Amino acid sequence: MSPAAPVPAFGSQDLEALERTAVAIVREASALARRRRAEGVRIAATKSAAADIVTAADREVEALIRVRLAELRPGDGFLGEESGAEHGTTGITWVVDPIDGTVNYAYGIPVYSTSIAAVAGDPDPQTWTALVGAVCNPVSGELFRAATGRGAWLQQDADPDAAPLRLHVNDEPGPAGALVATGFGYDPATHAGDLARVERVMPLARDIRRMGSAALDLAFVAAGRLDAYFERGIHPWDHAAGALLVTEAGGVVGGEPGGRPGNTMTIATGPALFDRIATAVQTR
Ligand code: LIP
Repeated sequence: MSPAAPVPAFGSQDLEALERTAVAIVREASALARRRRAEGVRIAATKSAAADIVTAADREVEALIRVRLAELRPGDGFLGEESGAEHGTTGITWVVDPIDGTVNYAYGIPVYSTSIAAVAGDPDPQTWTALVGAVCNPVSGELFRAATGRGAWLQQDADPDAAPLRLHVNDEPGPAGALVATGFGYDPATHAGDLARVERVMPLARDIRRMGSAALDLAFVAAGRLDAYFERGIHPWDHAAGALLVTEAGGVVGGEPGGRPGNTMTIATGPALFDRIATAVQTR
């Protein structure tokens, strides 16, 4: 794994403050997404392919997040799925997916999330240092959060009195094999390759899950609800927060052999399983 950019001098109080900001914004933003869902979804446009849709809510939620960040974190940079990148002056960049699982959102499948992470260094997953991350599914009321060196946690917003639960990845999967999640890109030309990868992973798996939100797939690996997740073709905003959840829960996140998670490949598992999954999904 290529060495991470040195973490600028962030003490635990700084990280705590960053984490509180991420949690407050992800909670408000995902609640707006849920309200708009109830009011009816409007498809605003398609992006890289006919299946790659953006809804009016994706844009509105990202705009809200930018307003809050400008208020609470003036000077920080921004990288968002819908509105692109803006360099900052503080060395911190917020990496945002307003609605991860947009197709689920449009179809009314309650498996979508808002994902927000703060990273140090350039907003490039190959070099950045993740500081804090938060992923919230407003329908289940589950909020997953992590800060570097401070663990990964699950808060049940549906029960504010419930103590946050510390998350741990699974170690070795049971004799039946690993429960593995994956996904398929929007470009049909990539599907045969993606399906061939699934075929190579099947001997290691008890079953496959295709849930439709990379951020939630990664949160579920961190929570031990999945043994592994892998996907080709996802973007920095899909994995920025989720990857930190997995590593802070004792897991391993990587990409192409020896590499970091990225568009070519993203893999997340417990330590015992990583190499076997990485070998199976390696591009042939
Ligand atoms: C989605 C990812 C999912 C992947 C989809 C898409 P979006 O992100 O969360 O894992 O399979 O192709 O990239 O577009 O809903 O933000």
